[in-house]
Parts: sequence; structure tokens; C-alpha cells
Amino acid sequence: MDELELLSDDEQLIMPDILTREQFMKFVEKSSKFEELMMMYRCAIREVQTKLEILNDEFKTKRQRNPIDTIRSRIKAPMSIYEKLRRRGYPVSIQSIADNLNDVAGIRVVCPFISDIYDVAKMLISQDDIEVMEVKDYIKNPKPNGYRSLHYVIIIPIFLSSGKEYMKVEVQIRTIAMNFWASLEHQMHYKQFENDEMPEIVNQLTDCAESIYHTDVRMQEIREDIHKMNL
Ligand code: 0O2
Repeated sequence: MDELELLSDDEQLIMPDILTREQFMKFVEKSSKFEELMMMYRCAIREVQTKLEILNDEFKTKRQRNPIDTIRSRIKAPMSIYEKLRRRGYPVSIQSIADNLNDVAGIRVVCPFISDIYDVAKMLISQDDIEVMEVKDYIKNPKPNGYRSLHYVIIIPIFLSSGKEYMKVEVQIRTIAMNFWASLEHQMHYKQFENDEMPEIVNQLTDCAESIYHTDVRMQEIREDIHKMNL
């Protein structure tokens, strides 16, 4: 008998050693609990996205400029959920997804200037229904490959017919320039190699990230100079 047939939707607990990728995908297709959890993450994304859009509108009205260029969101694909749970040694279960993964719901906010990143972050996290669970400032402390971005894991309530649920959402905030680097670097598929196998590639990527960052800083300085001239 298919092992998955042994698991009722309520059991939820599937031990990693009996679960292959294919079994997980089959489980996901027929599990109403998995679908319900994903629906809750989608709702949480909508809540955060609306907050960001409101802030962008208000900022535009008051300062004649949008601090947000684009907002993109995604729900982590079932296969990526499975792989992350396995990679980190967590049980493969619905409960484990909710408990152990912080980035099932992800929002990427792309801003024109570096100062916009911190302005947007401050305006978002100061809202009293948002709780900050984790902050990683990869702008002040870039990753060794040069990756820069401000990451938050926030907890936000969503309101369902059954009551209030608190959901985790990962928010990545970066400039257009940082996003340019991250998008291209993401396509290069070099991470399967160890750093010492391809130091030259990593050095070159870090170099590009540095020069992009310096350009970001200069663009902000130019904007500030223009602002002073206008005053
Ligand atoms: P995807 O497909 O974007 O979702 P955590 O998620 O906090 O438990 P981790 O990996 O320590 O674990 O978190 P971290 O460092 O905050 O990174 C999470 C996400 O940031 C990644 O998600 C990427 O989206 C992005 N990121 C981090 N480092 C890099 C990098 O070097 N290059 C690029 N292009 N993006 C990066 P996922 O799950 O890797 O992928």
C-alpha cells in the first residue's frame, strides 16, 4: 500500500526517512491542511503588501516621491519547502512548516535609494500589529559574496472566520541596484561549488557588488546635494 495512504490529513506527522520528494508532492496535492496553510500565508502577504502600498501612497503625497519602486511576493514552492526542511533536518510535516520555516511567505521590496530602505522598514515595523521576529542587515554586514539587502521576519495577524492567526512573513528590502546584482547572481548557479574551488568567481561577484554599492551611495549623495540646492 502507498505509505501516504496510511496518513490521515489530521495526522500531519511524516518522518523524513519515509518521505521522498515524490511522496511529499503527492501528499501536498491531496492535503487540505497544506492548502489551508498556504492560503493563510497568501492572506498574510496581502496584509503586508497593502500596508506597503499605503505607505508608498502617503509618502508620495507628502514628499512628492515614491520610496518603493516595486513590490513582489511569492509563496515558497512545495518542493523548495520540502528541500529546506530536509536540508535543515526538520521533520517533514505541516506543523514543522509553520514552526520552522520563516520564509514560506516572502515579499521583496525594491527601493530607489538606500535611505528609502530604512525609511520603509521603520514605517512598516512601527505599526502596532506587526511584531519583528528577526532582522538581518546584509547592507551593514554584506554576505561574503557581496549580497546586500535588509531582511526582516515579521509576524502579522490575519483574521479568518475561525479567529485570529499569527503568520510569519519574510520581507527583503533592497535598492534597485542591489536587486540587479542579486537577480543576476541568483541565475549563475555557482553555489554548488565550494568557495575555494572558484575563488576568482566569488571575488569578481564581490567586486561587482562593491562597485554597485558605491554607485548607490553616490546616487544618494547627488540626490542630497540637489535637495540642498533646492532649499
Ligand atoms: P528563495 O528562492 O529566494 O526563497 P532563513 O530563511 O532565515 O531560515 P537563511 O538562508 O540563513 O535562512 O536566510 P537569509 O540569509 O536571510 O536568506 C534568505 C533569502 O535571502 C534567500 O532565500 C534569498 O532569497 C536571499 N539571499 C540570501 N543570500 C543570497 C545571495 O547570496 N544571493 C541572492 N541572490 N539571494 C540571497 P532562499 O531560500 O535561498 O531562496
